[in-house]
Amino acid sequence: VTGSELILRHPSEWRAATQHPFLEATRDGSLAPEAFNAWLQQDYVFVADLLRFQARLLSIAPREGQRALAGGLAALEGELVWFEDQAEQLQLRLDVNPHPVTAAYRQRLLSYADIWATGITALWTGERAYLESWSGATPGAPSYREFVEHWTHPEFGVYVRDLEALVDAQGADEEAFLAVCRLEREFWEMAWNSARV
Ligand code: MP5
Repeated sequence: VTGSELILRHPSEWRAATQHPFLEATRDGSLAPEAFNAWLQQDYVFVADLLRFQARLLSIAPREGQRALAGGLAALEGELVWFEDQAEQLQLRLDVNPHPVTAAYRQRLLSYADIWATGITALWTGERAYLESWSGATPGAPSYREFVEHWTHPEFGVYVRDLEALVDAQGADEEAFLAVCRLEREFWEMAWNSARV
């Protein structure tokens, strides 16, 4: 099964992963700063985890997967620097504990790191979800616009398509797709709800 077939087969799970009041509020500017800050702090932890996961996945990638994964790995390190700059501007600490949702996502990714079909499906699902999620928030309220642009940039779209080609060549893992859809949904919920505690 291909990646796009999985999206068509599970429309409600995919919608739950990629549409959320958090994103609506990022678009119209009504988002509580506390929610945005919580998202940023936890996403930094997530990206740091993703880098380690992707390094492991690269180590078992078939030859044709090495370019996309190695390029993506370097981009992830650059993304951590970008998060660090953003956090400094907002005077936010980044040495936070992982929220249980972030920790669950980490555990899930690490459990997928030794099987190519599973790992590449999980990686692609999360990246494609971010592309679609943030595309729904364009152009974004001024204070959040840079974030919207970060995950809607044409270059990022090319990367996601490259990952999808690898998924399609291998055959997607449906269970990994559904697990990541659920975690993406929970990640938005976590950030959204943190403004209310
Ligand atoms: C991504 C992310 C996309 N930053 N956070 C979550 C919860 N899911 C997916 O990864 P990247 O490396 O930032 O494009």
